[in-house]
Amino acid sequence: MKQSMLYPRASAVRRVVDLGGMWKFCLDWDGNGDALGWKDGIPGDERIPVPASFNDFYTDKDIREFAGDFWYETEVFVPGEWKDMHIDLRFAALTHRGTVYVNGQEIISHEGGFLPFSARIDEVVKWNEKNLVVVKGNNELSFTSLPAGITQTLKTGKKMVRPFFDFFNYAGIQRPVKLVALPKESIVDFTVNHRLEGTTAYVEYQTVTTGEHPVTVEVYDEAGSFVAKAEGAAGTIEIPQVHLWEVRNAYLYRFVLRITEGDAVIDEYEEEIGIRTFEVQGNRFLLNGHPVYLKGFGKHEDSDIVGRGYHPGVIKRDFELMKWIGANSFRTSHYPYSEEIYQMADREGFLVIDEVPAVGFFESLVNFVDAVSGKSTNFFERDTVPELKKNHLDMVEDLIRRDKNHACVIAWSLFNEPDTMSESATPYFADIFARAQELDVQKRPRTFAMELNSSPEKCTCYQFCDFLCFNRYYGWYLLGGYEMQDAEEAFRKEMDAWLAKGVDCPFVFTEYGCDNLQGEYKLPSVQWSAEYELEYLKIYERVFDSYDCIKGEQVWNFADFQTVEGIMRVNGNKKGIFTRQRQPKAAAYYFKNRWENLPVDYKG
Ligand code: EVA
Repeated sequence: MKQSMLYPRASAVRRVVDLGGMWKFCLDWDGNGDALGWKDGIPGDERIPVPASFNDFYTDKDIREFAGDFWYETEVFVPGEWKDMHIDLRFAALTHRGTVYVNGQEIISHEGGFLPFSARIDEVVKWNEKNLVVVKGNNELSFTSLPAGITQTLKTGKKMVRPFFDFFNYAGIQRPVKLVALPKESIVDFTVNHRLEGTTAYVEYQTVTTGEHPVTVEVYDEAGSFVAKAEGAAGTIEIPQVHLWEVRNAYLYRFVLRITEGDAVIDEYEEEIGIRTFEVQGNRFLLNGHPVYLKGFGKHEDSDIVGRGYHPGVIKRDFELMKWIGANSFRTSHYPYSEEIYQMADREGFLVIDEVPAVGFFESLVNFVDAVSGKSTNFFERDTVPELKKNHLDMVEDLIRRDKNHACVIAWSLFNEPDTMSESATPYFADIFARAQELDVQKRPRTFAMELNSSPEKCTCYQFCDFLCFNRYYGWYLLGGYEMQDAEEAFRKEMDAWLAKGVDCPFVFTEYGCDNLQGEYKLPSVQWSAEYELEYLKIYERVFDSYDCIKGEQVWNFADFQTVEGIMRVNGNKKGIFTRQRQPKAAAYYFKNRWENLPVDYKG
């Protein structure tokens, strides 16, 4: 049976202990931690916080740029009262891969740095005592990792990563680790799908448990009042006079699942779920049958000091800023985010395009420049593709199993800017898209974010999409500076070419934008100034407003973020509408004015 992806929550039966805090930490400079037996205890007494990226704590550049194995250690006390339960160590993420050892025994290895996994430790646990937990992580990039890149060794013997993507390769135990005690017979999976008839909702549900005892599901409203009940591992719950989950006007029911034997509760688990439908109809998005227009951002999990680490304060601030500016959506570019972000999006009524970490599938160290060059790298012709695809399929599966019940998740983005110019991409795409369709009972629309090389003339894969997502930089990477006066015409020409192909689906701009250094003003404008950015955004506004099929604008990026160093980046990517410290730049006021005045059903 597949590992449970349910969020760890305590209940009448389940127990959860957060293991966040200072853990021992060391870098394996020579790659011989295994040989030296570090699984039984790591050397030194260095400590760093968990969760966080390790990269930005230190003043030593070799540590920030470290590529290889890194080790963590802590002690976990497991209460004797839990002897009859299953005990899991649940990692919400370990970037990009790693192995967990408990009391010197290897428990589990996991590939992929943005989705959860659990190490079941029943067999090795010492009850009512401290248990030694050692984690070996690794942050190297390759042609089979998601995200993709390469790892090279410098003449000095030091290793470094060369990402095929434009964000810093932060690593470590970046999300919470929890000790979870579960009953031996437990609920491992729960799935809902919603159907609306007038004012009544029919919630079709399925549960997977590890035993044979009966399952019940109870539903409560936000006031805590009982609404409905169903019995059986699968069934339909009728909710008359349903209070629907709407964009920026959320409503969450509490679903309480129990496995029972007579009056005894064997397992209990609950989830807050918004009831809504979402579909593509022609070139429109329909939420609960009504047209909706997406306004918002491509984002990153990225902030000072903790890097890509889970930071509830930053999450809260980001949602407050998104509300202030009048946004209603975002894309989890370029990887699945922390689960708590989707929980907040559910609560705040944001629409989320949920992305797998399939980024860098275009062999380039400056992909943002090469993306507009017409260049093909025949990425899907390499002999590493079968292993890459296996990892990709695993991550699609884990993503959908983790996020499928979130009302906020309206679509799956299955790649960011892959190389689609060669026919060799199509069988790969066919399998990834088919798998997502098969796994998601809600059949959410699927897409991928296309770079300019994926043009109407050359793209071999757009036909797999239920709606098209464009990352476009007319006026920045091409036709920038004084040439920007030609950008609008080129942009419209491309839109017309897509429509001429007979494509009838919504178009969303998942990226557009230009770098702006905070505080840089210049008349007449120059690239990087606030004035230039405004002229650029006006072009996009005119184009967006004149094509009926364009049903969403998600500017790149919500905030300035860290990248590798280089001549194309000024200590990071500065396309943020907010600074990395989450204060508004000049363009923020432009968007606030536009988005607050666009109706939710704009062009509906
Ligand atoms: C950029 N362009 O150049 C962005 C990247 C992003 O940060 C892209 O999808 O096409 C990428 O990751 O600013």
